[in-house]
Amino acid sequence: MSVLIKNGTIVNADQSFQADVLCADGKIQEIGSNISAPSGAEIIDAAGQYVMPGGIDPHTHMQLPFMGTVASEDFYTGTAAGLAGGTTMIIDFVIPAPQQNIMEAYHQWREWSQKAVADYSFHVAITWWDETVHADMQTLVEKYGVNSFKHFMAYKGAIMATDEILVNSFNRALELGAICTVHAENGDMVAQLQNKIFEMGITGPEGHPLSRPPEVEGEAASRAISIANVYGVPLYVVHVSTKQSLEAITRARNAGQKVFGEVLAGHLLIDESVYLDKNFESAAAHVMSPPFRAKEHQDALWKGILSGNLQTTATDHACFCNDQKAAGKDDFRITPNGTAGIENRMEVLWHHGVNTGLFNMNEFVKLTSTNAAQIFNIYPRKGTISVGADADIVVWDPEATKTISAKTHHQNIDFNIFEGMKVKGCASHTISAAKVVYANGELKVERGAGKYIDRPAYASFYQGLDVQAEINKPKSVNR
Ligand code: DUC
Ligand code: ZN
Ligand code: ZN
Repeated sequence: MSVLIKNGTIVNADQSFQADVLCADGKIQEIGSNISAPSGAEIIDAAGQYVMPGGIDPHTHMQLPFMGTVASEDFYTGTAAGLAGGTTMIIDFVIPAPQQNIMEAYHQWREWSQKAVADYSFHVAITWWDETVHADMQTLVEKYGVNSFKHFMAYKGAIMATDEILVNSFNRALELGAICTVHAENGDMVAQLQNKIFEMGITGPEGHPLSRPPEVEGEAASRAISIANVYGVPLYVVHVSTKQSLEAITRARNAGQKVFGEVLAGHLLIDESVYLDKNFESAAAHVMSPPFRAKEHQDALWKGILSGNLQTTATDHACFCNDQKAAGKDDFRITPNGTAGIENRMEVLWHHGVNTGLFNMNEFVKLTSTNAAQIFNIYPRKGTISVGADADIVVWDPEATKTISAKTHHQNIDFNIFEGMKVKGCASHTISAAKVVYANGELKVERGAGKYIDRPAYASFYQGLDVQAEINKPKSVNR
């Protein structure tokens, strides 16, 4: 069975052109004019529409066990919701509990993800350290196609990586040709501020952003960047939400350091006033870390995109329903942290980025797909409409409109942080592995059809890094 997309405009990161696209056996087989349909082919007439690489969300947490509960969205519902919004691949996170064998955690997540309906891969978090972790990182890179390790600099007493862990892990990643990623918040400061604010009598969701001010993120981002610089390891800072951390990234990049920045659709569009909502359910539904920020940070983040200092967009999709958020009714410190967004990331970025003229369609493709594929080393298998690439495609109708709502979304959560937002430009069809899995509002997914995607280790990142050469040079002292 094949799929022929006719009469559309292909939009890649580098160019746009009119052509038909023939997909079969999981891959893009042919791109050209007037391709004739093989017998039995499903034909999509994409006249007036854009044919783009399927979105890659490099930051999701399906089925995450976290803060005493488990995220309501699993790999089946979550990848299906992604397809409904044009996202055809996720990179999720294996997060071992402290002292848990990381291979055991990895295999646990692989088992949970068997039901995915779209392709997926995993970053693996380093939450503790000993010789087994050192050895398992090699196994993950060489045998299981993991090329990125995550470090939570927050969540003290749980999954927080201390500086000692960062130093050990960053060094090991460098040896293995892997990239390091960080959730940049100073966990010691967060814990101290949380207690202080709670003891002042601020117990509701409004205490959440107060306990995580922008400087807490800026300090951690700067520290991670400095450590990465000393060892010469590339660094990817997830969910950059403040101008402080963006400035740290920008400074490092200007100095030639290999640092990347990710921004969440939510942080671009939602501000901290949500935590002052009198309705507890609504305020608690926005509790995520880092929190939503004052508007000046949103302006800085859009500029970070335009200047190229932020390269990817993600969601940090971590769903907790109202009854789960209720755990924090009298204590914001124990509210499960997380918000949804995988289904809406592409349409809100299109609406607020392309329709407003901030960036063009090709830049949209870079921000939603190609840059993630390149940074995480799966390009050109993913992130491009090219012959031989995986047939993961979104057909985008720039004229379609919708009003985002929890009542109509496919995400398994009873709240939508973009509730009521009207957007113009949406996925009309999504193709995953050469099959039409979403068409005009209807999902046609097959449980377990998603594949695990190996991501090879990097080699070229490490050539010519002066800092590393300096460290390796034998030193002698003449007295
Ligand atoms: N932040 C969240 O809000 N949820 C999951 C993990 C994280 O870092
Ligand atoms: Zn995080
Ligand atoms: Zn996250």
